[in-house]
Amino acid sequence: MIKINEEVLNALKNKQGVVALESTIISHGMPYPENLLMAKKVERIIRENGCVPATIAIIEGVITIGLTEKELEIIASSQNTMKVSKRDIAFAVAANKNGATTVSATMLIAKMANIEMFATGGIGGVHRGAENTFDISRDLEELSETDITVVCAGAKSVLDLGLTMEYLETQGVEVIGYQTQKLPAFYTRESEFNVNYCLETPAEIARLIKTKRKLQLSGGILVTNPIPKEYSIDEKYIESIINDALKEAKDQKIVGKDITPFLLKRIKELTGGISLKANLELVYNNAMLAAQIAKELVK
Ligand code: PSU
Ligand code: MN
Repeated sequence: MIKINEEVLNALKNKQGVVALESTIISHGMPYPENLLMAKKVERIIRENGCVPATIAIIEGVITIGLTEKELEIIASSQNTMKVSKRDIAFAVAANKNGATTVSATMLIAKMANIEMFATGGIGGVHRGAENTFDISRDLEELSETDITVVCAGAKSVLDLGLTMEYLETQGVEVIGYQTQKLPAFYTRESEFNVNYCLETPAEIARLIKTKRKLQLSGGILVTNPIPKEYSIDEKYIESIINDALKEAKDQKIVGKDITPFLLKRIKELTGGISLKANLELVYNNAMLAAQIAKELVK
């Protein structure tokens, strides 16, 4: 049921850094063909930084760790790829489906292969209005349970960032800011919220990870890495776009697992593609940092 590609296996055996990558960002987060170019470039950046990438997905029912180019193409272009969170894994495998894994499912699968680092764009969190809808991403629960460090650019303000921070505190997940005291908000470098700890170098972050593991404190660590300045989007502008997209989602009664992909798509359309460019650049930035940390971890 599980296949790990040889390059990843060798890297793990030889103590070379490995960085896991999710695939929902490819299938449900970006349009084709930009998504495929992104997936390949992220892998290239990880290699250029001395590590091995492991993009994770379910291919015809097989949990696959380290996709081939052909498998990347399937996930990027196929119309009926499932969005797979933890609750969907067993079904996708049992029914021989193609599935793209979210942050939560990717963490869980990476852990099965003993991979410690993971890079993505943004994580799921507590949705605005969650006090009524109960819409809290499985990503947060997985961060509380699974010993993986996730590098992201914060979370989009389609979510309630304050409640997301509170939830992570309850779950015992430390939120690290890479060279920032402020929680990044995906398209913008800062939000009004503080991270828990600001660390300045990949080596310092690796030291924190090693310390948490030595103390046998279970659970993930969230490293938030602000989008590079030159690609960040004006806060007021993106906030108004996000509000429009949220209103449309409400009017169209979009709920559950469909809401995040719907919002990502609408934000891209409403910004005329500016948000996609920002999204691509922040992912590359996160891949580089994750590889730098992974290299320190195996030292
Ligand atoms: N946020 C983004 N881009 C994404 C996602 C979130 O900015 O592509 C994807 C990730 O795969 C994440 C998932 O794990 O959406 C969260 O979905 P939900 O909100 O349904 O838990
Ligand atoms: Mn949800």
